[in-house]
Amino acid sequence: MPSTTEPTSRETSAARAQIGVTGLAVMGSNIARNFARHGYTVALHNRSVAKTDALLAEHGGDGDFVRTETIEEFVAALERPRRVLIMVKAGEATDAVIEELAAAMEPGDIIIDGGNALYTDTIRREAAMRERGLNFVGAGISGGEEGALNGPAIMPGGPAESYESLGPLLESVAAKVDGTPCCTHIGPDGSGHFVKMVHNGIEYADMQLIGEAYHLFREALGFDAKQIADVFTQWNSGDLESYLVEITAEVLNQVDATTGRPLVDVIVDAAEQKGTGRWTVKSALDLGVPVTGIAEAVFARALSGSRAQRKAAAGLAAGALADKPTDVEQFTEDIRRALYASKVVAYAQGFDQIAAGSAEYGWNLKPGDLATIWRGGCIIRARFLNRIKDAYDNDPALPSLILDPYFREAIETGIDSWRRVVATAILLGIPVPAFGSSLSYYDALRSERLPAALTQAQRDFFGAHTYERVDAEGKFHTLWSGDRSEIQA
Ligand code: NBP
Repeated sequence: MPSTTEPTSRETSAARAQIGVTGLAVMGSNIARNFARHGYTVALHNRSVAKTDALLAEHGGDGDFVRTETIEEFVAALERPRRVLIMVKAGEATDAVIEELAAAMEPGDIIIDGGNALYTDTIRREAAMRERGLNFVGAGISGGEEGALNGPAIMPGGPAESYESLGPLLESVAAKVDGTPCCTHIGPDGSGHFVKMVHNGIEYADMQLIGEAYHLFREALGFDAKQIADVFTQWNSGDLESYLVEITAEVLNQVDATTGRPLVDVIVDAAEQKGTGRWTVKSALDLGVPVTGIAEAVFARALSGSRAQRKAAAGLAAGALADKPTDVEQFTEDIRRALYASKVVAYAQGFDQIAAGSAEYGWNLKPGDLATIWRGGCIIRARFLNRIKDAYDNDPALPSLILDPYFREAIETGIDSWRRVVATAILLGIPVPAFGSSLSYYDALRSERLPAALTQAQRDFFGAHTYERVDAEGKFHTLWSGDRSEIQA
């Protein structure tokens, strides 16, 4: 690649790399190789030099790399404005690396944090770097190690000016769908990491819903892993086509070499989590957005991990109010429709959270842009995202995704199936927290009256918290401990 700027006083003839990557574990190495494969000269740095040398020894042939050992050498190897991508463990390690880099960099240079940072940390770091004249870009990167190498979805936040210099590099290594890069400038400061966090929350919900569908096939229909794999393979050629459905079929087809049993049957059923789902729910609680599908997914992982409690509770009565479904074809189609409808709800809730975050922080986020860049590269990539993009193209102010005519019809067509699946699961004692809570959310949203009127009256009774009336403006209070007349508050 040609040099993008004229040399400056502090630049040496060695300053020839267009991008530097520090943190060369699996994600950093792969994204560094991705840049090199796209013709960029990439300066390499890692705290322990061994990882840098391992990368060069194994993949040095991928392109033009500059080996460096110290941060000073690393910074000196870069063209201006210098662009450094940090791919280290999120948290304190990121702060330590930022501090070291900032001391060696010059005003106008760009620090990109590609780790899974908490967005509030990114807001703090961006402000601190801005004060020092540096551009700080918090970039969410999704797609795991495979995506990092072959094209991830990238969600860069930070100053718009820095995207002018950085955008073309990021867009060239990002995944492409119909020629459109899965990367766009998201908005100021922490917005990139915020939307990546919600992306991960949606990923949790999506995985939980797929897990519940799988469980229903096992428990209600008595399917084995291979039979369920075949159903997911078939679903992957329709509306549910997605990376997660595709890999579910592959996982279910995997046979354990030791026992000859399906691998999934020998894996301990306790799901772990690294924290982004939990962050999404905490943020949603603060913003007051009901992300019930994501929350149920986070709690379901926690419950699965409560191994001592589960062991103690195993064998508790289940009750037996229903027979297993006999029409296998019908119930399979019911599960497909329930999965699709619940998935629409999970995405609708995630996009609501994005809208609320955008309003809270003044980010002016565009949901249609996010649907566009999530179509490829990332873990939640799906045919479905095209529909979401169309929905926001048709109406950028859509009050809820489920009100888009396409999704509304999909839900209304599948509503009886959805209810049959949830009712059958409940009667058979099969846990379906995400299917069930998504259906309750839908029912609550479409209800003209909710029991919240009673809640308001109770709050007014014990705490004089006041209420509004359906037939008059203003706030009111009933003198509950007096003569029970009503006064205007
Ligand atoms: P890790 O998250 O395992 O981090 C390992 C890297 O951090 C190594 O390069 C290590 O250097 C460096 N590091 C640590 Br630990 N402490 C450091 C410190 N105090 N100063 C400097 N460097 C330090 O690597 P990863 O799995 O490649 O992930 C990198 C980032 O990307 C993380 O923030 C992660 O959350 C995010 N992410 C990961 C995925 C994924 O699928 N794995 C997907 C999307 C985003 P050393 O070699 O000297 O120990």
